Amino acid sequence: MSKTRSSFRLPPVYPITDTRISGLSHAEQVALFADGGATVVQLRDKHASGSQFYGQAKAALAVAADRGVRIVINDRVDVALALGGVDVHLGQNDLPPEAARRLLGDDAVIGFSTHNLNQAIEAATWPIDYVAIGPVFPTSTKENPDPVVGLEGVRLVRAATGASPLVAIGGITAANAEKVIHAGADSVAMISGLLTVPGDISSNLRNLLASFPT
Ligand code: 3NM
Repeated sequence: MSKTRSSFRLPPVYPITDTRISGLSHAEQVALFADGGATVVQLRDKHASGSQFYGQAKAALAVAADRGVRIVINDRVDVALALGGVDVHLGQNDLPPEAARRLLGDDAVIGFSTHNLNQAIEAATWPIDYVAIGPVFPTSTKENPDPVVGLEGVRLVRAATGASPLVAIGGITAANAEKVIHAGADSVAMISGLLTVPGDISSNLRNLLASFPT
């Protein structure tokens, strides 16, 4: 695990965009999450072409820069490099973190998805800034998700990776987020739990953040 970037602190709630679920552009979602108190937002788009994602991410980055929000690009190191000044979140089938680190340099935050204890233990030794473990609960947001790890999986990863920054993801909602944090996650990453709940997205995030005083 890298030294945590000096200006990066994992927020207790880590919002991730989804244009299909929300019906909103990445920039619109970043604005709503920023209104709700987000300090970090991950842009995730499994369907856009490189040029579409780049264009949308650029617009989202402009909104984020105005609001002091840090942008993390899911999967696409090329898009992150082209944008400049953003971070990346990589999956098991993306560019390996050490290669991404060589390309992005020491200042970029790099997060990495893992789906079982062994993957998480190995990842904690890599030049990354946080490990994500999931899915914690069943999710219909991700195509072909790995088997759920449950709260016990979060506890085991926490115990095995010491104080490494840990994000939990998958099926997390306002109703179960506290249990996930108590199981040892530093942060809960959420898509549908923020984007599909009734009411407005900003207030949902603000209320959830308020339940995790820092
Ligand atoms: N990654 P929701 S689960 C993007 O297991 C993603 O690594 C997962 O969406 C993993 O909050 C997942 O709507 C989907 O369940 C998260």
